[in-house]
Order: sequence, then structure tokens, then C-alpha cells
Amino acid sequence: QKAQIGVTGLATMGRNLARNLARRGHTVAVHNRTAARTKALVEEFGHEGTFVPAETAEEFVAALERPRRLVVMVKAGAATDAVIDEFAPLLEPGDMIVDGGNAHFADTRRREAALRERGVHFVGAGISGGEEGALNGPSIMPGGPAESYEALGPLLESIAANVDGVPCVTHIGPDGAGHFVKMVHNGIEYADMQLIAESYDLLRHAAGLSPAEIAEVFRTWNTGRLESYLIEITAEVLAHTDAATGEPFVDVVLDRAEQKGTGRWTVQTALDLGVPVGGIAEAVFARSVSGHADLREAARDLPGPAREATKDAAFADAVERALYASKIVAYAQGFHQIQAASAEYGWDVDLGAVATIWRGGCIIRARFLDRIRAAYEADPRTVTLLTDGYFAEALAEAQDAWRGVVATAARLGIPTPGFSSALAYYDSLRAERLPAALTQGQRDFFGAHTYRRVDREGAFHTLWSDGRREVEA
Ligand code: NBP
Repeated sequence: QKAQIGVTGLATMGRNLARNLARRGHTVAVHNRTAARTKALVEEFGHEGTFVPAETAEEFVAALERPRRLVVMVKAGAATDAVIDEFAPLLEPGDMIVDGGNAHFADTRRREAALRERGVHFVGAGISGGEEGALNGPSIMPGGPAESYEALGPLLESIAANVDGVPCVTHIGPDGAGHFVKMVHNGIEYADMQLIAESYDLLRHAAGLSPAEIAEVFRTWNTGRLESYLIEITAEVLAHTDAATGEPFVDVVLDRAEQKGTGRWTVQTALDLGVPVGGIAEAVFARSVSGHADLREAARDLPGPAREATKDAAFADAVERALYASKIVAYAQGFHQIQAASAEYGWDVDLGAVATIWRGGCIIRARFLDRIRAAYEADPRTVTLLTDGYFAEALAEAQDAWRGVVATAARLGIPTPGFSSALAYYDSLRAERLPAALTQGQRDFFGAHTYRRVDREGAFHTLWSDGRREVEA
């Protein structure tokens, strides 16, 4: 019996994905560079479904029905190229390689172009949800040629998470679109986590609540409009007590956040595209600041205000509003980035569909995403989510509290780069005049970079050291 699909790379993610496929009734060929992993998978989980173990690349390819669907779940980077180089010569036109790793979308574009020459479909598929998602239903963001989705889509739909009967997978767009959208998903995840962290910090140090009390606040929030996986696990983490010391778990963890790089890629790519994603950037930098032990040590004794906790019952409500408003901004920025890349690369990404498949399976899954789906369904040409009817109203309703929270944080010396930059973005977009006019004047003064005028077409330059006459450039 031939296998409908094959998975090579059987570490945590690949193994769980193969099991998920087998549990859904698919016959799954399995392969790993080190054969012991293949053997272990079949021994431990063989009873869950039909696996066809393969020791060599040739055996693996021969085990697959045509068109062959070969999923690669190896370490992103050189390992992915090594695996592609090994398998591509064994494949025939119409076969497909699905890269489920966290590849950079530029690598995916390069690989897709190279394989297209041989008639092999290359599908860069973002997979979110960690190991639990891979096993029980991830959110899947496949890119690559649209026709590849005909043979691949039904299989992916059978293993993806499902919300209201809708599977959390859709064809995102050509070449690197899937991995791009997965990258931005992770960038938004960074921003969302940072905003939640700031909320915690404010509740702890401005409202004087204990971690256990804050866990309760998050539990309550999770029954409202903020309901999401990240809020849910935040409550779990805050309620946890360290067994060794009896202290709140959050107090015994070293406060230096690490990162694997997808947040950084999101910001680097946004800079290249010229898209302002301050919320995501601040989240990446906040992790970076936390990790600079040297800087923090050197600056520890710098003066700041006394932090008296207010014990104001309304404060938690204000933080909820600030969090919700800042979250709208972070998502608006992420979707703007996808929109810009889609235009740049001709991907024609359906933003509403992206919101739809993020409702389940992935780390940022939330009730909130239904609102984003609705916004793009109501108007697919939405320029920014901030002006969608529902979100505009939520921001208007939140803004007093949001400003109050940012002011309180500044007054007490509690760093809130996420809240503050989100508010600055909101105020920048709604400003009638920005001081960018002055920036243009300075640029013209020192570098003759020219400027445009509000009242006439054309580019102008002022002869700053020659009577300040204005000339047409
Ligand atoms: P790892 O990223 O730890 O990769 C281990 C796998 O890569 C093993 O199967 C290993 O084979 C294989 N491999 C390596 Br390393 N070099 C190879 C080479 N030159 N040729 C062939 N195989 C090679 O596994 P993972 O944590 O399961 O993640 C897999 C992918 O999924 C990654 O791209 C990751 O970024 C992505 N991802 C992970 C998560 C997560 O939560 N962990 C979530 C979403 C996406 P060996 O057994 O012979 O050493």
C-alpha cells in the first residue's frame, strides 16, 4: 500500500505531524536522517495508524503515491537545503515538497524558483501551534503554486485545527507567501506577549496586586473580549507556585527573555518594506533590553520616582482598555505588513482568510480574530484596521483609559514601550499635521534634499546660505 503523504524529519514537530496525519486515517511514510528516530516513532506510536517506515531517501520516495507529497520538518536553514538537494533528484514533475519548518520567506522564494525549473512544486508552509498543535491541530499557512493546493489542501484540512467547522488552513499565495504570513504571525505574537507582560507589570507595581491576584484578573479578562490562548496561559503561569521555594513561579524565573528570530525577521522585513510596525519592534527590543545584563547592571542606580501602588479598583479596568487598544494597533500593523508584502510580491493575499485561519491552532488564537475577519469581509480594501467600524469604536471608547495608563506608567517609572508606542502610532495616524514638515526643512537645510509644498506641485529647495530664496528643484 502506497502512502498518501510522507514526513521526513521526525524530531518533535515532524513526529507529531506524522502522528496527526496517521490518526486521521492517512497512510504516512516516515523518514529521518538518523534512522533510530523513525524506528522509535513506529515502535511507540505504530498502533495509532498506518506508518510506512523508510530508511533511505529512495525507499521513502518509492513509498509515496503520485503526485508525491513530501513534508520536510527539519531544522530551518542549511538542513532544509540539504534535504531538498537529497530528494529533488528523486522526484518527478507534479510531485511536491512541503517545507513545514520556520524558513525565512526569501529562502522559500529561492527554493520555489529552483524547484519550479524541475517541475516540482515547492510549498513553504508556516505551521503554528508548537508541538501540541502539530499533534492535535495546528494552524497551517501554505504558500507555493495554487495548483499544489488541490492535491495537498484536503490532507492539510483534515489535520488542521477547526473553528466553527472551518479548518485553520488556506492557500495563502505563491512562493514565499505562506512563510511570510507565518513570520508576521510570530511578530504579532511577540507584540501581544509584550503587551500582556506590560499589563502584568502595571497591575503588580502600579496597582500593587500579587501574582495570584493578577492571575484572577487575567482569568476574568479571558471571559470577555480579550479571550485568547495567550491570556489563558498567562493566568496559568501567574497562578503557578515554585515547588522548591514556595514563591510565585514568576518571581524565581530569570527576567531575560530569549528569542529564536522570527520576531527579528518581521521587523527587518518591515524596515525593507517601509512599513511601520512599532509594536512588534518594541516587543523585539524589549526582549533584547531584558537580555542585556551589562546595560541593566550599569544603569541600575539611575534615579526614578517612588513607586507607590494605588490600589485603585478601576485601574485594572483601565489596563484592560489599554491592552485591548494596543492590541488592535499591533494587529493592524501586522496586517498592514502582510498587505504591503502582498502588493510588493504580487501575492494577492486574502487578509480576511488569514484572520480566519488564525482563530484556532496557533499561539495567537483568539476571539478577537473573528473581528478582524469581519472587518476584511465588510471591506476587503480596508487600509487600516483602526478605521473599521468596530475597532474605531473600541479605540474611541478606550482612549481616555489608554492615555491614563501610559501617563501613570511614565509617572511611576514603569516601562511600557508597547502601550506607549501603540498610542503614539494611533496619534500619529490621526494627526492633521505631523512634525515631519520640520524634518523635511532640516533635510533640505543640511543636504539640499528638497521638499514639496502644501500649496503647489513640484519639488523645491531653499538656498539657505544664499538669501534663503526658494528655487524649483
Ligand atoms: P529541529 O528544528 O530540532 O530539527 C531536528 C530535525 O532536523 C531532526 O529530524 C534532524 O535529524 C533534522 N536534521 C538536521 Br538538524 N540537519 C539535517 C540534515 N542536514 N539533513 C537531514 N536532516 C537534518 O526539529 P523541530 O523542533 O521538530 O522543528 C522542526 C521545524 O519546525 C523547524 O524548522 C522549526 O523551526 C519548526 N517549528 C518548530 C516549532 C516548535 O514548537 N518546536 C513550531 C513551529 C515550527 P536527526 O534526527 O538525524 O538529527
